Amino acid sequence: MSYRSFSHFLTALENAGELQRIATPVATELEITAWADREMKTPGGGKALLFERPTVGGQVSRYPLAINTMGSERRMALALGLENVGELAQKMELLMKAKPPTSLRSAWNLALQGLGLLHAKPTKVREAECQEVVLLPGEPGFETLSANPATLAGLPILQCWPQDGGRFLTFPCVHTRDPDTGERNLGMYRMQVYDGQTTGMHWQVHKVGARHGKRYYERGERMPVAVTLGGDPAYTFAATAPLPDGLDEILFAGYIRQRSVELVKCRTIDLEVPADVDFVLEGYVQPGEMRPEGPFGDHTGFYTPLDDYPVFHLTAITHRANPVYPCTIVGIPPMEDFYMGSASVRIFLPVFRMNFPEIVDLALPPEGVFHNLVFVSIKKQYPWQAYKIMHALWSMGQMMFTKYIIVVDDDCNVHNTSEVLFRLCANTDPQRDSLFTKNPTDALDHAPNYPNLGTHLGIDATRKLPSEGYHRAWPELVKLPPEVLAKVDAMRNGVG
Ligand SMILES: Cc1cc2nc3c(=O)[nH]c(=O)nc-3n(C[C@H](O)[C@H](O)[C@H](O)COP(=O)(O)O)c2cc1C
Ligand SMILES: [Mn+2]
Repeated sequence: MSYRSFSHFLTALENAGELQRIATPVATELEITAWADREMKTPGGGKALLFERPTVGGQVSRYPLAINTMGSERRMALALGLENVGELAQKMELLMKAKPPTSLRSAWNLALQGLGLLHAKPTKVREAECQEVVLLPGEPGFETLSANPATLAGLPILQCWPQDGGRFLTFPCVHTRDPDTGERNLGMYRMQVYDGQTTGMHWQVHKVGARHGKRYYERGERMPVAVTLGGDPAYTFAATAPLPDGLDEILFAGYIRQRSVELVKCRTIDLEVPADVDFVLEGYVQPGEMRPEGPFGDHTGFYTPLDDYPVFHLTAITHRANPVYPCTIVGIPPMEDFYMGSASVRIFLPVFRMNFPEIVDLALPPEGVFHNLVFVSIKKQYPWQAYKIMHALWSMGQMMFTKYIIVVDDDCNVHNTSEVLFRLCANTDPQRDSLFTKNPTDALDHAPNYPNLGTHLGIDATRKLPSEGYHRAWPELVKLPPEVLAKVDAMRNGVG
């Protein structure tokens, strides 16, 4: 299942009873945040919101705005054209079983080159909906061109939180290319609006966009960057998915939606973008140019302070005849991004398990905001296996950032935080069962003394084996036999 446009997806949400339209004008300055935050904090994630008349500085914008479109399990599944994200996880698992990969990297490659890849390879087109309207600089001195200038000023870009440094694009899909290999990357990095033609480009040091940027700086070449908004939500999801460097998110999106992505050449830069997106911001990043970015009310629930980041210069905007502006807000969890992150974990769990078969399940609880806390359950077979899994996770892509890893036995449901805390408290001797280590740290973590450098803690909350030095008899959990439970359940149902 694929969507022809962002609107097509919104119609599907509406038909599924998952979308609320708001016709009253609502301000992009804080008010949409206040509305969406309440919706996102409704148990289960509330509904997607389509603001038909968002206002910018008191003026109704030409473009409607949609938010919280992936902020529930059901909407996340619908975004991927599925009834349930488990279907895709299952497909990945079958793929892994059909031809076991020999390494993590080959597992990823296999996942992408498998059955679905018949549909995944992108094709090229000359005519594209995303270029129905083209706002070009026309002449040199683009900034001074007034006839039909490309400017961000018309877009309903949110000022999310009171102390934010300005307006931020919060759902931008940033397309770049490795200047050495030509490999494509699609990543989601927020963009702070400085003026109608310039923004920040917040790719953190660990991300692929930043690595591509570094190569352009070293070569002293101007870096073309295309930013897309909307289109099939598979692109937006793929931009956030933690694929390893070198694996093409456009292929991955084609695999998800079982239909190849049609690409069209940009008008002012040498990059290609999906033809069916709603908006394209074409532009470049100039090597060495940095500018303070922030503050920004971030995923962590705190404001990220000012820091220097590259600058994006706009050279053109193209868009559909009737585009919808997509966005999200981040802040104190749970927010929409929790459902996106959970879908990623679910889909890629088979890849983890192929390499570390003792892993049973894995959860990133919302309180941990992705990188602070991971619960993992394992089938323990030999001594200190919990430590092996900690090291495995700390070496696996963006899992490297995880501040706290708690390992439990396979009979503990990692999606139930209360169950995990019970095991943590009951099954550990704090000193014996803790492992402190050093590893790269999420750029957003404000707790360490220095950015990007922090310690990490793994706790082994599994039951201990004699071979691990535990020579007392490990006690049994207090439980009733299933037949007694079944009988009493039947009796209780019969009462009243
Ligand atoms: C709503 C949202 C906003 C994000 N903003 C940023 C950001 O500003 N900078 C950043 O480096 N990562 C950000 N991320 C995380 C990246 O999109 C994510 O790490 C992605 O896997 C990076 O892709 P890459 O490995 O191709 O660089 C954001 C994720 C979401 C869901
Ligand atoms: Mn990538």
